[in-house]
Amino acid sequence: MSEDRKPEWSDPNEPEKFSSIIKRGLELEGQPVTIDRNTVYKKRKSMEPTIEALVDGVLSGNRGQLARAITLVESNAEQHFHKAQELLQKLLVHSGKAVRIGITGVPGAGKSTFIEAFGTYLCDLGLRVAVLAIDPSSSLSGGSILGDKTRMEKLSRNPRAFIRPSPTAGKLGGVHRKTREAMLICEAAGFDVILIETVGVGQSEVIIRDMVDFFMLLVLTGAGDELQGMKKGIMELADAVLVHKADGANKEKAELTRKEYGRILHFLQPATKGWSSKAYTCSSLTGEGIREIWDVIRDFEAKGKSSGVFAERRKGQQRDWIYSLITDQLHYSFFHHPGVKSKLPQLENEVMAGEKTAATAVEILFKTFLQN
Ligand SMILES: Nc1nc2c(ncn2[C@@H]2O[C@H](COP(=O)(O)OP(=O)(O)OP(=O)(O)O)[C@@H](O)[C@H]2O)c(=O)[nH]1
Ligand SMILES: [Mg+2]
Repeated sequence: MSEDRKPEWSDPNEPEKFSSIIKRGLELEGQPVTIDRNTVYKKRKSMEPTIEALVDGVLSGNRGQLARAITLVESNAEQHFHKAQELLQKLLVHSGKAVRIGITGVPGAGKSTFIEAFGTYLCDLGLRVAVLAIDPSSSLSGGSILGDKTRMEKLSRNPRAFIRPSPTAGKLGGVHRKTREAMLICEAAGFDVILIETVGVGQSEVIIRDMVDFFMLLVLTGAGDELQGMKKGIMELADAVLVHKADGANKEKAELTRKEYGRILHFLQPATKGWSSKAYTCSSLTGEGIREIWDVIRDFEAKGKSSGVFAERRKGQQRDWIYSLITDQLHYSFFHHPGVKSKLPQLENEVMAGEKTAATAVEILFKTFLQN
């Protein structure tokens, strides 16, 4: 390719592929090229993939179509919502075959580094791995997407892996709806393992627990304070606690910490019926303990499948899913109701000025909402 014909941009993953190259504008015999806005608009519209194309693409494991399908369910544009649901409806029967694993821990616990090591190990076993993230702070901080891309550099280049950064919340439901739907699409695309990362601060770990089969908590040594400060609640959700960064000078301490967590887990309600959650040590730098945790998950899956607990949990999660969608939908319909929208600012002012109680204002709004 001569210098003046070089593309301005090309997809680093598929540099040779024509469709991933943005070419310089054509100059026809020195004539300036005029662009008819209507033509461009029509062209763009017709370039939007059809549902059938997306379904076929996802089912055949086409990464471009997979990414497009996820973009569609993540879209905050209203016209995409129904199209996305139609797509999901078609893919639903093909989903459900992966092992769904949730990974949480405080910032800096090493979740992304662990996923890089663990995901690479799984790919080497011949499995296909999809990584999704829920970042509760992403709408505020702009997310840790860049950081994660560099931390999962090796995995992101692995042809068996697919990494999708955190979606941002929008009016048609929060990040959890989008993450769950992205997970279903990845399953339809044939991924064997889904890893979902979230920072363990607040609600997101509860949301993830409700989407996954196996949930693990990454902790660090120096547990004394951490153990006391840690909410018992989050430990009760965990099927395994991993004392991470068990390497170098930290190895012995990690073993002590593991024992301490083990003792606590022993006294807690099991997170999964019939399974006793234990603590393990692991290092993503040396790879020690990575295999063991996969063995634990395989054991968990085998036991849960033969006892029926695995299927029972998934059924329950599907049922709960209806309720979280109802909440999303109600929220959306209410705040987009024209009557509510027009009355809300005035009522808000009156409540702030102490002229009306909040309950009265809400009553007025609901009357308006329910009238038509
Ligand atoms: N010694 C050692 N350091 C590690 C290990 N895993 C991660 N680290 C380091 O810990 C730091 C944080 O790792 P991340 O993977 O970004 O942690 P995270 O939990 O994903 O952090 P957030 O995404 O910000 O919540 C990095 O500097 C890593 O190099 C490990 O196994 N051993
Ligand atoms: Mg991270």
